[in-house]
Amino acid sequence: MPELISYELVQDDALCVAVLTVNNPPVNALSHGIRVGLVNTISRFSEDAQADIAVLVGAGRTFVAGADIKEFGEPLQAPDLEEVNAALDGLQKPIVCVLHGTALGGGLELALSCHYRVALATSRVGLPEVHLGLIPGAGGTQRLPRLTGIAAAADIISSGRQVPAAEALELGIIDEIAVGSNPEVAGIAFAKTLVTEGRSLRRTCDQTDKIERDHENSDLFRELIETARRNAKGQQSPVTSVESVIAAASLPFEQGLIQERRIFDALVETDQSKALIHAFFAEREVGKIPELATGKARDLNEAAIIGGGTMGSGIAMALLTAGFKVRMLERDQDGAERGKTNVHSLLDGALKRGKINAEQHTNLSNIAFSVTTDVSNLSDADIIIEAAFEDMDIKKTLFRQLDAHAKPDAILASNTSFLDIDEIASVTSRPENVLGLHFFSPAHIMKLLEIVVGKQTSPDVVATGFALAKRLKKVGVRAGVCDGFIGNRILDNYLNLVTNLVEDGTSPYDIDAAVTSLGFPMGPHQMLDLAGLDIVYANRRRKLAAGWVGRYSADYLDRITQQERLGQKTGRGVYIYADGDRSGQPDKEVISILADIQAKKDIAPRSLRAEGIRKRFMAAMINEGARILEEGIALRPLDIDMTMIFGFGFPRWRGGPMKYADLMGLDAVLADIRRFEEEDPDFWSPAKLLVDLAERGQNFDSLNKPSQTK
Ligand code: 3H9
Repeated sequence: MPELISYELVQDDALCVAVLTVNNPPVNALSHGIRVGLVNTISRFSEDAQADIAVLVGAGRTFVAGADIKEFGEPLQAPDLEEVNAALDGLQKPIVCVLHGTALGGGLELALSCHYRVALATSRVGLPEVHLGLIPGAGGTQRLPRLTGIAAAADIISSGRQVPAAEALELGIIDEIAVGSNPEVAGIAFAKTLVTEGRSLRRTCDQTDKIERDHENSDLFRELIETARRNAKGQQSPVTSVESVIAAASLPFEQGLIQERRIFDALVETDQSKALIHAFFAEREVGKIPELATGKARDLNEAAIIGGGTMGSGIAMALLTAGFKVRMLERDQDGAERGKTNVHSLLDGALKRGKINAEQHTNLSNIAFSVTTDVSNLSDADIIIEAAFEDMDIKKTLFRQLDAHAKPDAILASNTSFLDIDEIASVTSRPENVLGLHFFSPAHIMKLLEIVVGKQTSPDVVATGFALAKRLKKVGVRAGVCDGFIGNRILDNYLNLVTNLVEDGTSPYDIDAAVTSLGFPMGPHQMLDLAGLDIVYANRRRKLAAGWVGRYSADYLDRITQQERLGQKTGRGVYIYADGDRSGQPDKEVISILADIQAKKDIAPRSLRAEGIRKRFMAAMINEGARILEEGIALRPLDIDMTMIFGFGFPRWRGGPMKYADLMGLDAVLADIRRFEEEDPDFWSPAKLLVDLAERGQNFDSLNKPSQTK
């Protein structure tokens, strides 16, 4: 095992360079041991009479990617990172830091405390603490503006974005982009140049030119805070990060550090930070599923899509830009032409936005993509994804044909959003090769991919589904078979809640306002208008035909849909959309439709306030999530959280419904549900798992067991 921080003297002509290397794979996080090691080796270099200059590098694929996030929430063990940085500031001999990979958070703060910074051309730097609900806590908000000025530092820190090396050079964050790919060699070469040119030690904390320029620019400060507030959409730390950056222009360095640390310490304790840290780890954990222990992903090169509508074209687009050859099957020539036009217009859009260049556009449109009306032309495909109409008979017919024509080891996937994958698989002679791949619209943009595992789906096929998600840069979530899987089942449940509340007297517009005030990008009725009221109408018809269970309260949506008011696409749905306006205005006619229904059904309208709506909306999600866990449809609570964050606009800074429940306390959630049960026992009854956990004093997180596979 290499030492956590190794110290080696390299003699280069007359120059003796001390090379300090951080060894903490995979990302050199600044755990307690690393901080101790850094303080010791910095001190060793300081006292080493032989060493003229030091170079600090990271071993492996990256320089330091930040503080060790796993340590947050635990009591801090000295030294903290600012003590390490202070030791660097205190050096009387120069130290050069070499950045490669991603120098992030505490990693960049460490680099900012060195006297010079060199970066390999492919490296990126950033202070992404806001993505964890924090601000930089080891001098980042005080040192970065000293190099870049207040405005650029506020932008970088409040967005948490990664800055490419070339931009970092332009902004003054680094001094040079090194040639070559070896950090140590680059560092020694730069050290030699420094000494040759007689450049002396230069501390970031002493640089004041760029912040003095903005010293009393209150207009700029106001504008920066306003921009951060607008972009943060309810999240706290991007705004406080800007306040901390601004303090760099008015406070002496030491006091700025104290203020930064005060803000950091307060943020670590917030629910927002706990939720975001949960989301960070859950996003990495969600792909670790039992099937990966035995399953081996198959090679996929050629793909086929059945159906050239919005969904099929979006999936084709996602596959094309990930390097697949894609053939699209449509029923007839007209359908094929439509599908081709749809995909070509997505490719045109990508070209216009600079996502692909002209050469890629030509290749993808004319070589990689083709259409056919003959199912036997799909026999070369390694994977076939069906995105046809949501009807079991149609799907069964298609899968019978696929079974006859697809090559023996081809994966046959359905993009169904509700239907039974086992029933679809049952018409084939190879149910082990069948699974659900449920994309979310628009499929080339939305990050979620539900990977629906049937009773007979083989581990290899599941592993291939997860490898595909990764290749498409999507978050794959494993789901079992049930009506709606994880996401649409929860959606269906809260839509039932919402229609009940509306029918009982709460305005649909008040419901949307309450839901967006939680941090969702849109309310349920805005979402229905966007998706098209006809889509959900068809789903309700399907369920009515199969025997609707419980109260039916969507008559107002039926009436609106039957008037051909289908949402944004027809300029009118639950809202009215003026030409080109996508935000929509409330519609008096909807209110009169509701009054009419209430009169006919003899309902005395009762309107809920925003807080009442918010509580019921969240409780419905949590309760259905608990049932989904009980039934084993989701492996862990974190799978539900990732589904709702990446597919349904659940605010990441609230962590997903199950984390939200944990933060609220399961006792409190249960008490709410029991209260709601008294007023509406048809809709509400607490899930057994929720009751059991609350009685045992446990939370959902206790079920997020460490993964069985890595
Ligand atoms: C901070 O620095 C605060 C300071 O201002 C002040 C303190 C006082 N800690 O993502 P990957 C794990 S806050 C612990 O799959 P990639 C990760 O969980 C921090 N663990 O690789 C995974 O584990 P596993 C600011 C970490 O190549 C493994 O490493 N920094 C940390 O796709 C591989 O990660 C950040 O927020 C960490 N800091 O992406 C950066 N980072 O294999 C957070 C990673 O068991 N990290 N792990 O699942 C990232 O953004 C990405 O990991 C990175 C690499 C871009 C670095």
